[in-house]
Amino acid sequence: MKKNIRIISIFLLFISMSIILTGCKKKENTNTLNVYNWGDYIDPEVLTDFEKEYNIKINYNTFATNEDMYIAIKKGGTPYDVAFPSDYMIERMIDEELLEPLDKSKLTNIKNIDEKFLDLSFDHDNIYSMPYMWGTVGIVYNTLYVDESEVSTWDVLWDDKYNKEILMLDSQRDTFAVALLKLGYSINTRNSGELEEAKNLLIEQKPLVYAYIGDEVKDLMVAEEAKMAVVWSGDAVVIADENENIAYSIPKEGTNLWFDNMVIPKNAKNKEMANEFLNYMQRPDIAARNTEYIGYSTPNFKAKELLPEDMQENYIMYPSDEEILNTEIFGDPKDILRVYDDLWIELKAAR
Ligand code: N2P
Repeated sequence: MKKNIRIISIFLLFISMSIILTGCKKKENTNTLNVYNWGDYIDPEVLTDFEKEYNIKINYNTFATNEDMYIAIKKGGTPYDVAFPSDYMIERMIDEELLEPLDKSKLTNIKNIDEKFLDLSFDHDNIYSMPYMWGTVGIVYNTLYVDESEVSTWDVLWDDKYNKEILMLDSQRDTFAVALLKLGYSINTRNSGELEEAKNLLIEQKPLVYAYIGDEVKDLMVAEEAKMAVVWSGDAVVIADENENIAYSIPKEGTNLWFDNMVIPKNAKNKEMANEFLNYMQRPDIAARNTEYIGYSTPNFKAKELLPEDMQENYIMYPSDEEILNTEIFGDPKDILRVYDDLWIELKAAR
């Protein structure tokens, strides 16, 4: 009898332990939101406020390029609930069925987005992506050393008087785009001969390049360690804010107009909260705080109205329609992806 009671109590203990354990596990899944964003791309207090408001813990990680983000999501090591890819990468992730359709019933703040940022080529009807920020690619330069007329063309990046004074973006699409524009080709060319030419041009430029970098460009340009840099417009805003000698130019050959949107990967564990997060990020007060903090341009017209006047009128953040007439949106290179990767590796390895 005693033995039976012992067996029964061990059995009950086992059952209750497993209930507790599965309970904990479930709680862990629904009480954490895994967010994957670019470096320097959010006001950190916006995250802590979301944690408080929604009683959830955010596990926040950053990446430096679309390509890094794509590999991480594709491998699926960390099941991210929210990520922030750009246009062409969203197109690829949709094609490869890596994204979850958004729950539009939760995304009421989409009404605050200017319609020119909705229904774009990479995601018609915004089935998979909610706009976050947008911008251009251009040259940020120090007016003490570089004349405005020089930066009216991408050619300046090949001027050998700027030996080791030029910073380039450590991002394959952006860097190839600059060379393609200088050559007069489309930044979406599918012609491998044109891409090869662009690579040769970039190899020729390499001795003038101080470094291929990402977020560090801001410190280097503010400290006047380089005379010019190819940047995403928001970084130029931050640099110009901290150094009065800094200006920004979109060269006459045109440029890339880019859009970073928020998406929910298919293997996300907390899709409900992910949708809440996307919506929260486009609440006008929250979108304005992020914009003010990071210096990038918000597609949220309600948020824009809340920005300090000098930001609303900033020529780098909000170029006129005319200034962005000569721009192209990146499409996914699809079948020539390998060509891009190989040429990029060749360029980085060249001396
Ligand atoms: C922020 C990076 C901005 C991404 N550090 C531009 N697409």
